[in-house]
Amino acid sequence: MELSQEKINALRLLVETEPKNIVILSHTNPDGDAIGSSLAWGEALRKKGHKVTCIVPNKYPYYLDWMTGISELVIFKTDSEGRAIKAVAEADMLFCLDFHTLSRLDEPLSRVIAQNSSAKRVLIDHHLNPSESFDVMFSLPEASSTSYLVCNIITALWGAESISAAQAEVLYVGMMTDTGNFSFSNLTPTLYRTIATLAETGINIPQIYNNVYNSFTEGRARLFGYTINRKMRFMRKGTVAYMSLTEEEMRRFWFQQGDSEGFVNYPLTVKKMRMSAIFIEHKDFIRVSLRSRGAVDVNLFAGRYFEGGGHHNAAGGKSFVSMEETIARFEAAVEEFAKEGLL
Ligand SMILES: [Mn+2]
Repeated sequence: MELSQEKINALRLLVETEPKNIVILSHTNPDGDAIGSSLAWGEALRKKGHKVTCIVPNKYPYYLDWMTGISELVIFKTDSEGRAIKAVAEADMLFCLDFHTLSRLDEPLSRVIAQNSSAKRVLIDHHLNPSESFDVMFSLPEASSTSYLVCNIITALWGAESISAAQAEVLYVGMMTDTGNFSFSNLTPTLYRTIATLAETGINIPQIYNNVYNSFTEGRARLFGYTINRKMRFMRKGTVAYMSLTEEEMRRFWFQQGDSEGFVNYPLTVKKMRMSAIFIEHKDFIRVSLRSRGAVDVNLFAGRYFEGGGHHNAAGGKSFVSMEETIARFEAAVEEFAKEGLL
């Protein structure tokens, strides 16, 4: 991963001037990478004298509660004081982190953002196919996380020594969670060098791991068992798997946001598995999450059949029909995909 010097210079011009009002936005259902990159970048900008507001559309999972600075995040959905609307209206600069299209932010947040047309817009992201124009764009799909990108951008601008232990900790969370604790693709030598510089700040890596991965509720453990045992279906000689959860099933296990995080990865522990999906019922739609191994392109699959996208081996989308129909559509899509030799 190589950051273009030209873009770093353009970014420097924007952030090394007089103090500005800055808003950092990340995606709906914010994960460790969305939160980690936002908090670390926000802190870096505050050190330069800027006034920074980090906004996420809805609440993050409870197992990220412990992250330094997370209580300062404005959660748009429950922001009764209108802090987000005010911050966006006053913003001289908007940073979009860990997502690339403002439509991923649901109404009315996307409308609020559209109203501020004068703010400079900067993208820092690692998803495929950015669809909007930004004044400066760091769009690097080969980066394993946005936190990794932010870490490299801070280093390019102000040196690795400018990264505090608190920043290193939240960046590590993003890098760890987006790579499945460093087990997916894009694990480059430079990634490990970057981790080494974070480790030098004295962060406690086993403790970070415990805080994130060993902090679930009993309900989550039982929901996981139920999902794998009762809801996992195999197709195509055990090379494709899918699972589904209705709202009623989730209520039965005292579901909290984030509890189904990672379930979709589990079928890939079966040796022949090439693709895995989970369908999670929400109020107005079904969220589709997809994972794959090797050449199977779930970014393409999500775009074609579920109005979504993401990365080559990890993507997501939405379905606006019933669970039954969603499953039927998925099965048909898998057969079509296979017929084209894509599976
Ligand atoms: Mn990410």
